[in-house]
Amino acid sequence: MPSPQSVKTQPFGDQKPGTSGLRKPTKTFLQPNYTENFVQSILLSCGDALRGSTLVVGGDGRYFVKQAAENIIRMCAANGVSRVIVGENGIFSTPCVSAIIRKEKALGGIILTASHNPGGLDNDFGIKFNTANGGPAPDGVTTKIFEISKSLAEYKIVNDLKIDVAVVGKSTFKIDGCGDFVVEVVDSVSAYLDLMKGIFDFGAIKTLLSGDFKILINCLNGVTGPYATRIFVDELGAPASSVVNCIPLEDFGGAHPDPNLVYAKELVDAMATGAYDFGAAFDGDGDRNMVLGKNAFFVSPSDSLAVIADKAEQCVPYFKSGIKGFARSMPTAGAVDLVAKKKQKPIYEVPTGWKYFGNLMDAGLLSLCGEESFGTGSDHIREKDGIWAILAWLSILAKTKRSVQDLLHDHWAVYGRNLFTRYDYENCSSEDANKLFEHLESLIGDETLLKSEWRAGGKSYRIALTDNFEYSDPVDGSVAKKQGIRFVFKDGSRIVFRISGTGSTGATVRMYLDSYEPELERCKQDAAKTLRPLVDVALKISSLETHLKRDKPTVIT
Ligand code: VG1
Ligand code: CO
Repeated sequence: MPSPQSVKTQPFGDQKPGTSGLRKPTKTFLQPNYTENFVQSILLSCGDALRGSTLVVGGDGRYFVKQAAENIIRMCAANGVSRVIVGENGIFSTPCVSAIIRKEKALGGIILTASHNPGGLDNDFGIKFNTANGGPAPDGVTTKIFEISKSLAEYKIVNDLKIDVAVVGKSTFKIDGCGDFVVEVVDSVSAYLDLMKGIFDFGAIKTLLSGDFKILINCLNGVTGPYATRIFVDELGAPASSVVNCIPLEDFGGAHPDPNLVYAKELVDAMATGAYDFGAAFDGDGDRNMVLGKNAFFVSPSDSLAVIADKAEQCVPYFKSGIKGFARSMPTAGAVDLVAKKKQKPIYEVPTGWKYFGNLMDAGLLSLCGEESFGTGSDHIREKDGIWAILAWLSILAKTKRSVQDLLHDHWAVYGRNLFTRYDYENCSSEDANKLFEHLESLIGDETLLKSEWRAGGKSYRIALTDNFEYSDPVDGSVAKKQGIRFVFKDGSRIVFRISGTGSTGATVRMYLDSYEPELERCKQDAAKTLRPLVDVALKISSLETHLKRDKPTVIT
């Protein structure tokens, strides 16, 4: 009978989860005991509830996922878990893990991904823990995991447990001192497909796709490949050639699996030929999405959320019974706020990171939400959901029979447009980034700043408010402090600065800009050009380039 072993270990001290899980260079996770220590800390954070529980395990197919999944199962067996559900070859998208945790009433899930960070031996790996509601562990839980990791002296594992996640099926083991342990290796897509069928009118989308309407879905060699092929091709009848880069690769084919205009250039170029009516891409673990219309017409994530919010009740069966409320992360442009106002629904503004939406959804306050970082989702699960967002868009296109661009123009004609851009300065030294934020902190409430007029490109701005965003969760009262420095102007425009919590080395500084434009003709102009004066003001106020010793950002989205 296989029996658990205790392995002596030393704490690492750097296992503090960020915005969404622990992300580090793959080689860090490959160090002896590094992955095991973090997993043991997750399991211990569950306390007594772990014994006899069900956990879901899977990841985005990047290098080390399969091996890590098998080891995690061996550790679950040794720690008294009764049942593990794992995807075939260790593959599950992040939204799918969330769906299965909820469906199976599991205690939680361990997701092996560094999301949009590149993968492979010389890139990144990551581990996320999701709790029983299917959502990313809230701050209280991640703090506990980190605390446990700092003094961990041993981990438990059943080394001689024979597991092969390549073979679908159920195996039951008897573990010495722990009793029965069940491992279910399941098809990676089925549970997710069933959920989607219950949310959308697949018949309506199928009719759209069987006509002249052409789609192009680029999975960027990430986890969504099998999901997109099953759903868009097998179920909805799109030609097989509509889904490209659809085999999950351990290094994502050397690409950066982040669906934006920079990293999904292949999709942008293909869309620019005018051959397709609708294009989409996803990130490595399948929770992000980018939407493009014909001729590569770009839909910003903030606009995408607002359009879905406006049309969901009319076009998506799941929302027919009504929407409870809307939400966005703080740096996300306020387009959805205007929809909420018109529909007289509550709107919540939370810090960056999907974990902050979970309580609102669990309390029945929130149905639909999004982030500027290409994340859109609803209360069908507790993660943002790339494929869901595309099905929502196709549902809207099927029902309204408008083009993507027409839908956006219609939307701006009613609501005006929140122009948005984000400048990322990647891999800065932590010292430089800290100095910048010390400087920004010192500007909060500064009298001269508040009185000054800021001029650029023929425009003039006056500051109405400066603060470091703080969020009190209306459901459990927990407080998240220092979530981003905001400069809000009298005309409603905003500049926000944050340090990323998903980078694996150095510091990534993000600068976000949101500016409202009421006039349709100006809404149709190039957003980058219209926002230029505000960018200049942001750089002037912050002295960002001097502090970071950079003369341009790494990526603009
Ligand atoms: C980024 C995004 C944030 C998103 C997070 C996880 O965080 O800005 O909106 O929720 O990534 O996304 P940060 O701290 O780097 O700004 V993903 O696709 O990792 O699951
Ligand atoms: Co992701």
